[in-house]
Amino acid sequence: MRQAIGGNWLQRLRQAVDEIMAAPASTASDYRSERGGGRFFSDFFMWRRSESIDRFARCPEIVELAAKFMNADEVFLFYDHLLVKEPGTSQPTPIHQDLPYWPLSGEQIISVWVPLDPVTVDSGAVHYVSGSHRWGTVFAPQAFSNDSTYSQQYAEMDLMPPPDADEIQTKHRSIYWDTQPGDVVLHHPLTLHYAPGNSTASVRRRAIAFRYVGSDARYQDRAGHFLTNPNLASILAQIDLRDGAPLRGAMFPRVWPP
Ligand SMILES: O=C(O)CCC(=O)C(=O)O
Repeated sequence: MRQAIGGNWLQRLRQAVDEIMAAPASTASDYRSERGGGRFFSDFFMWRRSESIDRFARCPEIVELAAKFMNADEVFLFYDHLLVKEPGTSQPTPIHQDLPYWPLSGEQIISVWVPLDPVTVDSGAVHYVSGSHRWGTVFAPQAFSNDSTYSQQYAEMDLMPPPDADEIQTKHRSIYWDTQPGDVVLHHPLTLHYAPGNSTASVRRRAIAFRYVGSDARYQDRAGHFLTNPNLASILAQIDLRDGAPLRGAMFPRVWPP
């Protein structure tokens, strides 16, 4: 969606991101790999610390889009996810679907990816494998970074092995968009997607993905989901939901209707 977000919001979000990066919380990660250089920084659930991110996550510009694309009468914030690739970051975002990382089931689940800088293929535009949400295939997640243990945690799960990026990129069409601040990209939780590093010399690639659910989404307490990562233990400890419960409560605020 082109120019869905106004300039004031973007300025506030950039400032919030710079504050978050200047003093990383325990929920933050640097995704490290052997392909050194640059920095691939991420953080989660920032709305709980940043008033700007909290307000933005509830603003009609973005929440109405989520409601419309999920065909939902009610919208709940699942979480926010910061993904910053600084200039000279060689590390790609591995090909993945989001749902296998999450303790969730349901149909009304969506991500709204909000870039805060101009994004091109050179600075790390996200590529989406066209139609992959309808393949009926759920792939095991792969770690974003070498020091993560995702693969081992998921080894026991009844999923297809992680997707083979070369094979998928050869056989299927991927699409991406150059985006300007104000544009947003929405994707389904089973869409395969990936991104190159940021090979530019000076263009930052700051983006926040806001994840929303509707009332049909359920908490599904399966082994090894992303909230069991040690850096998110403080978040998991605050979630008091039984398996099969709808996402509700202080950790998953209702953001629509206002
Ligand atoms: O920003 C990126 O590089 C990847 C984004 C992503 O994987 C997501 O929003 O689910």
